[in-house]
Amino acid sequence: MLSSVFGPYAQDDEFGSRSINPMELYHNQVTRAQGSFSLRMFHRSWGIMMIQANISAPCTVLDFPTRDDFARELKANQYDVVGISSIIVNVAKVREMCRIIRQISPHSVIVVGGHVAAIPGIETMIDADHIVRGEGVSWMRRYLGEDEDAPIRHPAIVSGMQTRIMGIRLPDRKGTTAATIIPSVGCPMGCNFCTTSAFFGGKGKFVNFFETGDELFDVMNRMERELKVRSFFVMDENFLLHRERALRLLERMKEARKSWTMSVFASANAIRKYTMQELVELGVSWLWMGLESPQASYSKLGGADTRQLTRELREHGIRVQGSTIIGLEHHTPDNIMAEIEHAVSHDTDFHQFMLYTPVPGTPLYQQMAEEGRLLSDVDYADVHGQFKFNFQHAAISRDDSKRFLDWAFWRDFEINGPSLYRISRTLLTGWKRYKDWPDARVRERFAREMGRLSGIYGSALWAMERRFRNVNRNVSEQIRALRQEFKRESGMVSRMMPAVLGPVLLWTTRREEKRLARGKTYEPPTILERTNWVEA
Ligand code: B12
Ligand code: SF4
Repeated sequence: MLSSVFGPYAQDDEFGSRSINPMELYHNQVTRAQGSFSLRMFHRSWGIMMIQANISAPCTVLDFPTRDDFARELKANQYDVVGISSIIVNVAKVREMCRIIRQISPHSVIVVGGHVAAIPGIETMIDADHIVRGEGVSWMRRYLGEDEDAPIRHPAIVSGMQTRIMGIRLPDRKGTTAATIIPSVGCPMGCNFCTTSAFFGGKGKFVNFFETGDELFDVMNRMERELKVRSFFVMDENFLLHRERALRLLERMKEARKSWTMSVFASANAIRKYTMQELVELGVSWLWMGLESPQASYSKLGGADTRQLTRELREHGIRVQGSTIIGLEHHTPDNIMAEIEHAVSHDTDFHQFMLYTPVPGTPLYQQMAEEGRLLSDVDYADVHGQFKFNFQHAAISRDDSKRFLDWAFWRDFEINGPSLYRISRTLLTGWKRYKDWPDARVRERFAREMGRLSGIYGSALWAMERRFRNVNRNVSEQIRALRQEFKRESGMVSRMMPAVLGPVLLWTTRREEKRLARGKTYEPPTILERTNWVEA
């Protein structure tokens, strides 16, 4: 069995769950200040899905169990090996799960993998037989006596589930949500704070699951068939850095006339290696880019003018998600506000803010430990960059780190409006630019999104315009102008939709605000999947 750590997650408890740390990517670290406009969804635990798909032993993946679910499954079946996947914040849950396994299934071998393995002294904190650092597919194949160099088989992964926005849960219909593709793990840029880079070898290193554009094309083609999708969430820390692979993929897409959409992560220096046309033809429609700080000297920024780059990308219909670090070494109470204003002035579609955080395993952690600046009394459950510093900063106190972080999220929302408004603006800009483009793949992609969404966006804008009046009247008027533009550019049905759907969304938005004010939180469903299984 391979299991993720147990829930519930969005609550404060003795196992390290924290209400500010829900199992929701956007609501946790991107749109958390956006209230009922926050984009909420869950993502499966892809690491264990990847391992399961690449071993021939009978295997159960148990995702998001409760403690009772986990215990029940251990009682129901005799597992030779129980693997637990965890990140650092959840170490106390791993300890508890090891205890439960020893009690219920003493013959099972316990294997613990994922980022939690980077904690110094982890061996003495949990009762496991093996603690696996780095890539897990090859480890598990080796451990089970299988061929560790066999080609990687990519599991069919629906990128998100139970999406919710403005108080409405969107239906999980086959083909409507992107497929996740994981071309590699790690990143060779080796930024000092970066835990994913460090975990898979650090500077200059990474692990490629699919080396070439041809291999990637084949995987995406298979996912298109199996999941009926044409959009892909590419989970690679720096997808565009591997230019040869990306351009070969583009060649194959052109040959096969694939009008695919891709959401990717990339650093500014990697994006700069492409023309806007190449990015658009590749189907890049959403891009997660580290902005860090104008004073930062990270080589991934390559001296790029990130504001100009963001503007340019959005003019081509590419939604940008910026990521800014709060509490870098040069930050002080005097300059941090200006840095946050600078970040906000990028007017990205989404903006993630994170505290500068020395995480075990990274060069930054090593440096802070050597300088004696790590705070020894911070629980690992609170070391995730969305709460308070876990180190002694030269100029900013722990409590102030939280204040500045919270303020950054709020400021971005107040000045730029709900992300839902911003992405609809970028989509419309892209559609207007590319609706008559000579490459039919590109035309089709924009028309597809516009056709499907224009009525929905128009209705959401109708409700947003009204709800945002109290926050920022200026933004509310911009939303109104965009709504009218949508009306002009949409077909008859979509043009009529806001009159009906708009008031409904306004009502669901208000209802959601009340629920949130009462402390409502959301939890992912428990999922159990078996492979190579023969019932006894
Ligand atoms: C998807 C994701 C999520 C999903 C949750 C998915 C889930 N079901 O748990 C969401 C969005 C909810 C999420 C939330 C959070 N996340 Co997150 N998340 C990711 C992300 C983007 C992708 C993970 C992934 O699938 N990678 C691809 C797979 C293939 O890699 P992998 O998981 O590392 O697995 C490989 C190995 O680690 C190993 N392995 C993994 N498990 C096991 C188990 C066994 C038995 C073995 C042998 C091996 C093994 O083998 C796998 C294949 O090589 C990563 C960033 C990244 N690029 O990895 C961050 C990341 C894992 N998250 C991180 C953090 C900090 C968080 C949050 C605290 C939010 C925050 N403040 O940043 C919350 C925590 C929520 C909670 N309550 O637990 C950090 C972890 C830092 C650390 N060192 O612990 C990461 C690395 C991001 C970062 N760079 O900071 N996250
Ligand atoms: S470029 Fe991004 S993914 Fe790569 S090491 Fe730096 S922070 Fe990590």
